[in-house]
Amino acid sequence: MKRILVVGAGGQIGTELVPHLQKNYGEDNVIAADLKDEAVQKISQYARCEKLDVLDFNAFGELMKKYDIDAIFNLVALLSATGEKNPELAWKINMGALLNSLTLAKEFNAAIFTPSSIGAFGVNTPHDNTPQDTVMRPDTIYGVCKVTGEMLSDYYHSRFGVDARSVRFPGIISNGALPGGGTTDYAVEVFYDIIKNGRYTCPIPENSYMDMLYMPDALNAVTQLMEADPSKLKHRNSFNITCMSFCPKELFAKIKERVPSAEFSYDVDPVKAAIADSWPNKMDDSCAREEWGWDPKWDIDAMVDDMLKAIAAKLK
Ligand code: AKB
Repeated sequence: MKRILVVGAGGQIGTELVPHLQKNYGEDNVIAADLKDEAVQKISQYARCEKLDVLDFNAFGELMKKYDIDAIFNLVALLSATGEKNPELAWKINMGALLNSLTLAKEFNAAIFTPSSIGAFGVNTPHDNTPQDTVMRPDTIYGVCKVTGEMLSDYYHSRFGVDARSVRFPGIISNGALPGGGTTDYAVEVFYDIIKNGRYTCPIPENSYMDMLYMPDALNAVTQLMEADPSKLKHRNSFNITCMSFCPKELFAKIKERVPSAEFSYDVDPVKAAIADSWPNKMDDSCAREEWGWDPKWDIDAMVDDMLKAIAAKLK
């Protein structure tokens, strides 16, 4: 990867992935693009930034040409909870961004990374030690897009030789930008509310387990997979990765150990609860470990310590 275009660069992942890529590949070699004014304002701090509607194929192609791009990071997505409010829009954006990215990757001989998600699984999937290759019948439009996206990316690889790779991200916990519209967002929101107000009301049932990942591990996963020797990859789209699995009750107990005055209550959102229930409790990520050396570093205790410190500093 020499010239990288990150589309959807102003979101939760992009906000931290762009500096991570700049550090590894050079500031001038990472082009951050987004559509919304607020996001464009945010990414304008970078050496190279562009306003781009990824659904505009010609404009996207012009950028590929202008910067001689050889790797696309496609982070454009409407997440699980927001997707349920407008399924047609979710399909249009999620699949439109992917199809344009894959088509241009083919045209420009570029590599492409598009995150998949635990959302690609559904109620009929084994919930514990969810295998790499198993039943994938998701119950959300977000999940339908993710499964379709995995298949389409593998198709572009086998049919056209496009170097498409992906991971199934669990909930990502981070302290840069807030996530928005996801089911796992509670695990980030709680830190802001506890530090700001001392209390948090959770929309997810207290015993609902989901896989989670701390952002530094997520960033390493992306670059490690994209740099992996292709001859070692038996899978491509997409790898299970995880490093912790907890339910709200367990996370809140960890926070309370450190902030004894913190108060927690529940006001369960039935849509989010059903989504959380349909997703794995804990995935088996052994294929990622074997095929490209996935080796996460952060556990729940280290993550909670770091999040409390980082959010307190941010809100000071
Ligand atoms: C969501 O909750 O929708 C996302 C995801 C797990 O893909 N964070």
